[in-house]
Amino acid sequence: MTARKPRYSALALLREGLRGQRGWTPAWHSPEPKRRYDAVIIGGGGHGLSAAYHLAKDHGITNVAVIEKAWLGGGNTGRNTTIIRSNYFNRASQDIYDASVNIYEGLSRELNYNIMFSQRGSIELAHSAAEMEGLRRVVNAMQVSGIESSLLSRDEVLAMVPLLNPSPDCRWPVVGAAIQRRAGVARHDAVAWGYARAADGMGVDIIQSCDVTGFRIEGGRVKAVETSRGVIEAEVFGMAVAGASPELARLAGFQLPLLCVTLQAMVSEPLKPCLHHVVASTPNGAYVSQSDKGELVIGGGLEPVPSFARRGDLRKTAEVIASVVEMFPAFSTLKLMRQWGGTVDTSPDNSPILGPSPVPNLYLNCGWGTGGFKAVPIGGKMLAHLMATGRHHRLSAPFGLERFESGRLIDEAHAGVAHD
Ligand code: FAD
Ligand code: PYC
Repeated sequence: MTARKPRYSALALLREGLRGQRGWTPAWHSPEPKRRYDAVIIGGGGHGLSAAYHLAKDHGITNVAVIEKAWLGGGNTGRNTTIIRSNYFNRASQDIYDASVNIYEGLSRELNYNIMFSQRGSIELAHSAAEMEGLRRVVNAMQVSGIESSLLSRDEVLAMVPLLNPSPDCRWPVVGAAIQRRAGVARHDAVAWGYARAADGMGVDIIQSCDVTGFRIEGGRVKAVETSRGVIEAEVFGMAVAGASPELARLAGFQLPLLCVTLQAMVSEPLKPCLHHVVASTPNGAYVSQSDKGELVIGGGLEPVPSFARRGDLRKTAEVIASVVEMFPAFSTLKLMRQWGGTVDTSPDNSPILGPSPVPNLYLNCGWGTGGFKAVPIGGKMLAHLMATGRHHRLSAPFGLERFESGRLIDEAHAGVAHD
């Protein structure tokens, strides 16, 4: 068997560098927006791009534009800490998030793009008997639904994560944990880029640096969006703009029950492999995993005050670091390399909003708050289904906006770290 010739040899790479990278084939085109499409999706994050992909793949609708005000994945999709799991309490949440994990498992193959999904397991710590009881409830609920999850004793956790502080007298003593072994992390940019490339390959126009600034509504329906690059008409519109959802809704003439808050994260200098699992403490909100580059990816709960500032408050940074260092004393000598924030859109019951908006041909995918990266594959598929058929998919039906009138809330306040 002869070895396959690499597509880019070392010499070719050097030549590309010296010539200003003129020989690369772009992964997607950058077309001028057309005046009219069958469908327009506002927001080029994971959910918008996944929706465009599914409109083309599942429904054969390819005359589609994704309109992104900045660059693909530059919002929360490229700012998140990439945890993918389905350990939720309510059946509706378990169904939709587990369907997403199922898609993630085959996504690299489906998109022919390596999203580096690493199913290393996610461990949620309990620091008291009462917290252990809370985890038991969630694990029981998941097992009843047939979703893999189990409890770990204190000794089992300490054996799996030897760097955890074993002292029973520290502020966050380890009493036990819950583990979902199928959970893990993936490369966030690759998820956005993979969907973008696949959608582009099926004829979708991906239009970056194009800000939607208004809606033209005629006869009670959206006729067009006004953008920084002209007016664009379509039959049907979808919006997946995360922290900009309340503002876009206001431009379309309705309100959404969402609060925009900064969620921050940070990474340490790189280390040799020392932490296999994702480890999270719901009670103190801190969580940590180790990236493929060796950096510790660290985050915590929401900022105390609603804001659109994508940097985060230093007090919160200090609070998160204090918790991480108390749980992992060995990390106390590490240097922090970078810190950043994203604007997330939190709903009153910590569950997303998927469904029709008050304007008939405008559909919503928003309110994922601190936990929507794990839902990118299914969230996009649901938005595409709504836009193509005008009806809910079985999985999205419980998440409609009308639940805030009917009172059928899907309370996931305790669905894991950063969700409270
Ligand atoms: P985004 O990726 O934010 O995309 C929305 C896009 O809309 C943006 O690119 C924006 O520029 C564009 N846009 C906005 N307004 C307009 C306009 N007027 N015109 C055109 N375009 C517009 N989730 C998890 O599941 N696991 C995690 O570990 C996790 N960690 C997180 C850590 C942090 C620090 C943050 C901030 C979030 C985290 N999340 C996590 C949440 C997750 O990132 C989001 O729920 C998810 O990325 C939302 O995806 P999206 O496509 O809806 O939004
Ligand atoms: O949804 O798992 C999650 C998460 C962790 C940190 C932020 N969101």
